[in-house]
Amino acid sequence: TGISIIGAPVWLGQTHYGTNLGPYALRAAGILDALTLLTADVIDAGNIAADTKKRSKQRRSRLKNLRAVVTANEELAEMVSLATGRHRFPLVLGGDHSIAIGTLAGLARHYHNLGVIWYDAHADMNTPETSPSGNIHGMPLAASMGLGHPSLVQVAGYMPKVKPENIVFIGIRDIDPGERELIRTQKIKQFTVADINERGMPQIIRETLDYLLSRCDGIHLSFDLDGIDPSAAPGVGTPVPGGISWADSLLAMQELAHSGQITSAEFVELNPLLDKDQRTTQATVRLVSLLFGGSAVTAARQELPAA
Ligand code: DIR
Ligand code: MN
Ligand code: MN
Ligand code: MN
Repeated sequence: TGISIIGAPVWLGQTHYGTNLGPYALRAAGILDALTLLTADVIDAGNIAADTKKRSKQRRSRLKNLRAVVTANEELAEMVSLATGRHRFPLVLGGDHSIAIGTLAGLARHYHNLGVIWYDAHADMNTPETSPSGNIHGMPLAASMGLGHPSLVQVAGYMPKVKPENIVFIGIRDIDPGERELIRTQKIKQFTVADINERGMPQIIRETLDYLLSRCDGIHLSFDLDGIDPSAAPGVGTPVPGGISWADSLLAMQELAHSGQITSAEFVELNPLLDKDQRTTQATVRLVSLLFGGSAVTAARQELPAA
């Protein structure tokens, strides 16, 4: 089955202009060619049409830019659903992590027990009540579980999209009190960086898949670049030290590719304006290549600095 690339140039789920440039940076860095070398059937479906350039003023809401984020996600849900319905692999390029609301909404139309691997420094499980920032990129998982602002929860016209027992966190280390409570009460599975260091990334991925495959009919990878240690992926708006190493991140993609179980993916929070020497853009292209079976050697070649 082929890959459909969908760009979601959204930045209004957080406060740093630039994540909207992610899809453009990744295309300019050759993500299409890299994937076409690995699997012939790659389509660039383009970007969501929603115009999210203007901040929306909504005084009555604590949530920043609620209307613009909802509009973008409604659009994204349709594009993701269309690709999934055609039995293609939706590969969504963000955009900040608020776009996971639309991705998961589009996917959940087709999967009844969607598994979600949330590779991130953050849990993104805040609600308007627990959010310290009002930034919607800290809320997509809660919204997808049916918790939070009705406009977010109801994207694509239904809820919930994801069940707590079908979620696995990898690398979370900056967790707000309300999120911690939700993770505890919903008994959500999580692997910390300490777990990864102790047992090795291949084993963590195998445990993740074992856990999800017992009941899930599809597995989505939601990859927030800030899950990786900022030394390897500096081009993000909310870096958190003590992250997953670059080597472990490569291993994770290889292990997921080897399993053949991932049915959709999104790569989010890349901010080319905060990047150093395009390091994070290049890293994302490499990770995506590995996820689709590229070899570490082929991926490494893409990292050679320009002459
Ligand atoms: C924080 C930061 N938990 C918030 N979240 C981030 O604003 O809700 N998510 N950076 O990626
Ligand atoms: Mn995130
Ligand atoms: Mn069905
Ligand atoms: Mn994050």
